This record gives sequence, structure tokens and C-alpha cells, in this order.
Amino acid sequence: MVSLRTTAALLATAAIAVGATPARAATPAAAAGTLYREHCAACHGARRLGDVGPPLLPGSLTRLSRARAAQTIARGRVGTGMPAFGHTLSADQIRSLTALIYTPPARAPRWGMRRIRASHRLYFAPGSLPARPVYRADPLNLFVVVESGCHRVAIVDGDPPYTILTRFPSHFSLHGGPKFSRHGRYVYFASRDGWVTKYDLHRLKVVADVRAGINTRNIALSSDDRYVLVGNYLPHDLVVLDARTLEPLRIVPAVSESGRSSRISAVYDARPRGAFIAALKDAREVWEIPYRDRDLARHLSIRRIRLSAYPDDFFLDPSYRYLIYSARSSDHVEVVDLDSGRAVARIPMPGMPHLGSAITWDYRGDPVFASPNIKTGLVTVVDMRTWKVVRHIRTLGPGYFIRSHQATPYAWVDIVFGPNRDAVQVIDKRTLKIVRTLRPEPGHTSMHIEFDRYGRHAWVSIWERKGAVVIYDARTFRVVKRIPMCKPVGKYNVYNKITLSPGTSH
Ligand code: DHE
Repeated sequence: MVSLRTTAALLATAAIAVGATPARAATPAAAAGTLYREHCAACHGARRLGDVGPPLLPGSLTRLSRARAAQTIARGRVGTGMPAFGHTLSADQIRSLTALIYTPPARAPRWGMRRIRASHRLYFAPGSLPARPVYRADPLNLFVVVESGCHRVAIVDGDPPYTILTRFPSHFSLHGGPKFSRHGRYVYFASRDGWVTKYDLHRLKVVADVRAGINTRNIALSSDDRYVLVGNYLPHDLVVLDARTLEPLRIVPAVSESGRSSRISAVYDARPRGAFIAALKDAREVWEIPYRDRDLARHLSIRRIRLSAYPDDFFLDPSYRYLIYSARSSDHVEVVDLDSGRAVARIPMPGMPHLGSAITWDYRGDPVFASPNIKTGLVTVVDMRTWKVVRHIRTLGPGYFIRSHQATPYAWVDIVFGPNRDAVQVIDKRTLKIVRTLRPEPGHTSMHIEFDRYGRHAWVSIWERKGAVVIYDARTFRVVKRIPMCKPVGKYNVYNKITLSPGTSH
């Protein structure tokens, strides 16, 4: 089965029509091509279609001026893996690389319905596998761990002795939160290179696979388990899949009301609204796409909501009435009432809040959300009734993720950037004070936390190729187990995800 999947991946990759311009020796274009291959291709793809880094084609750069692009090459980009090349490349070389990435490829990359269909593989038809789990562990306390360093996934029992039930190869560079079916039997993954995979957590088998795009942002699963919505950077579109089989149902071009083609920032399921929410990255627009009682293969409607800024990062409050979003360069966050379609508040939040990772809890009787910050060592806590900042909590440095659980008084935040990248700090949700600083493996980057279903243990990733998942007793802060893993990134507890625990993202 693995070889089938690998063959499908290779065929699909080979089929992308990029039409790279043939390089001629000694021309400036050829020199830029050589520089690109040496310095950029490993992350942005040999054909500029994206890889672990985003695509570098003119259609992906409409929000970025050439001057800013050159600056990014020279200085790098905070919060991403983009390093600074200012010390290794001359100003002329940076200029020629900039010119290259704004040059359209000879033929536009395409990934239409024909190719999506050709990539589709259904290994087990719906109903063909028995429902009974093939292990004794509690299926709702499993952890799905993405081991990005080895492009594989581990399924781990969330109860002692924390046995790894299985490991299986994933597509290249899974990213974003996997999405779980209502009762937790199936999990869906998206890879940055466009593959969506459905996995049966009871039988521990890959059920289906499809390549829905060339460069994918993330996926959402409808709360009735009927549809998977795929948000793509490349092509600029959304793809609707049948969640039972991953068969493609339709493609929705991402074009704004004014006719502007756009990448998709992210897609989410808004359970109480019976709708998907999709944000356009290159247009100031967010879409609501109702799916409840609809046959999306035949009829799909889009409600467009205008925004005052580009939605680079966002989250939905627990009622799913409010969209809280930010643009990358902005010093504030905006709150939009999805019912009225109007902005209702602006919240000053310096640095670069990582709203996608925000969590919620009740602080002294008021609902609050807390967001870590990718640029500044801050966790910002905001009252969700008044939309006022309750506190900026100083941390040891910028980080990606904050996580908690309804059964613990603590929220854990990682410090991924800077000299304290080996630290995780613990905030008391009752006092908003930092009460512990943990260093699971001094000198090694620790990141992303997830609790077990009871909130008794916190799992922390050591984000290194020879890394690990370190399991802490969430009450005593003692390490109870270290499981060696290959650059583990996100870990996802089935129960917390399907019950929409306020301590994790959905
Ligand atoms: Fe992520 C989730 C965007 C870089 C690890 N990241 C998400 C989501 C978005 C996003 C929109 C929500 C998806 C969902 O819930 O389905 N990430 C971005 C970026 O724009 C950014 C900064 C640049 C980029 O390269 O795209 C970025 N992200 C990273 C990384 O470099 C990380 C640390 C390592 C990696 O493997 O890519 C990373 N992102 C993650 C993880 C989640 C995620 C682990 C899921 C968190 C969860 O608990 O749900």
C-alpha cells in the first residue's frame, strides 16, 4: 500500500505543468537560476511552487513590493523558517533573485479536476473495515504525533505506559492541525504539497488519499462529517472533497468580489453555524460557506464579508459568532461579528500575535482569549465581552503555541525563538502570572504542548531530528516519560479535539 501511495505521489508531482523557462548559460537569468537552485530551491521548491516555504511566483507575491521582497531575502522573515541572506549574497545577487521570483513561469502551474481525480486513491471503501479498534488502548485518549523530521505520523496511547501503537509514512511536510471526525474514528491530514489523507484510527490504516492542490494551506472537516474543504495557496482555490472517500466534488476559484485572484489564508469549520469559514489572503475578504442540509456538489453559496485588512491569521471565538483576525504587519487585531458582517472592535496587540493558536478560559467570571506572540515575548489576554486587553504577560521570548485544558488551572506556552528556545513557561490562569519555567531538554528547542483527555498530563515536543515527546505530570511538573521521536511538531489528542476543548485549537 505504501508503494501505491508513493507512486501516486511521484506521478502527480511529475504531472504539474510548470513550464520552467529553459536557462541559457551566462545570461543574468541563468545566473539568477543558479543562485535560486543553490539558496532557495530546498525550501521553495525547484520550480518555485512552494515546499516547506511558500510558492515564489508573481501570483503569490501580489501583496509584497519588490523592495520588501529584496529586504526579506536580505534580512529574513520573523516567525518563519526564512533565513537572512544579507551576509552571503551581494546586493546585485539579491536584486537578480528578486527579479527572478517576479518572473512568470513560461506556463502557469495548473492543478485542475482532471489531475485531482487522477491522484485519488481509495484503499478501503466506506464500511469495508470493521469499527472495532485493533488495540486495547482508549481510542479517545490517543495522541496523533506528527514527526516532521522523518515525514511520518505516530499514533500513541495517551495512557501509561504510552505505547506507540503504530507509525506510518506521511506525505511530504504535513502542516496544520489534523481534523477529526465527530466520534474520533477518522483523522484527516494535509501536507504542504497538496495531499489530503484520511486515516482510520480504529483499524490503524490509511483509507484514502488525494492531491487537491500544488501548495495547500490547511483543511477543514464539516461537523456532519460530509465534506472536507481544502484551502490552497496554489492554485488560488478551494477544493471540496467527499469526506467519506476523499473523492473531489468541486473546485471553487478564490476570486474576490472585485475580481482579484487570491491565495487562501486558512479554512475552518464553524460548527454552530453549519458553515465553513474561508479567509482570502490577498483580498480583504472572508467567506462563509454554508453546508448544513446542502449538497455542496450541486449547490454552493458564498457569503462575502468585507474586512478592513488582510486576514493573515485568525481564530473564531467559542460561539463562532466572532472572527478575530490580524494582518501580518499590523499593530492591532480586529473583531468582526459574523452575523452582521461588521467590525465591532480593534484590539491593540503589538508584535505578531499568533491568533491561530489562541485558547480561551474564564478569568474571574469573564471569558478571555490568550494569544502567544511570534515577534515579542508576550502572551496577550483579552476579555471577550469588552474586547479589552486584560494583560500582556511577559515571557522569556517569542513563541508559537499556548495550550491548556479545562481541568487544569495552568496554560503552557512555548518560547521557540531566541536564547530561551528550550523553555516552556507555565501561566496560572487564575492570576495571569508565570508560575514555572521548565526546560525539558536544556539547549534543545521545545515547542507545542497538548494535554491528555483528562488534563492530567502535558506533552511537549523537543523539536529536533533526534528529538522526543516529553510527558509532564501537569500538577507536579515532573517528567513521567520521554518518548524518542524524529522532530515531532504538533501532537493532537482525539478527545480534546472532538469535544472542542477550550485549551486547544480546532
Ligand atoms: Fe503553522 C497550524 C500558518 C509556520 C507548525 N499554521 C497552522 C495553521 C495556520 C498556520 C493557518 C492552522 C491550520 C489548521 O488548524 O488547520 N504556520 C502558518 C504560517 O503562516 C507560518 C508562520 C508560515 C508558513 O510556513 O506557512 C507557519 N507552522 C509553521 C512552522 O514553521 C511550524 C512551527 C512547523 C511546521 O512543521 O511547519 C508550524 N502550524 C504548525 C502546527 C500547527 C499549525 C503544529 C497545528 C497546531 C495545533 O495544535 O492545531
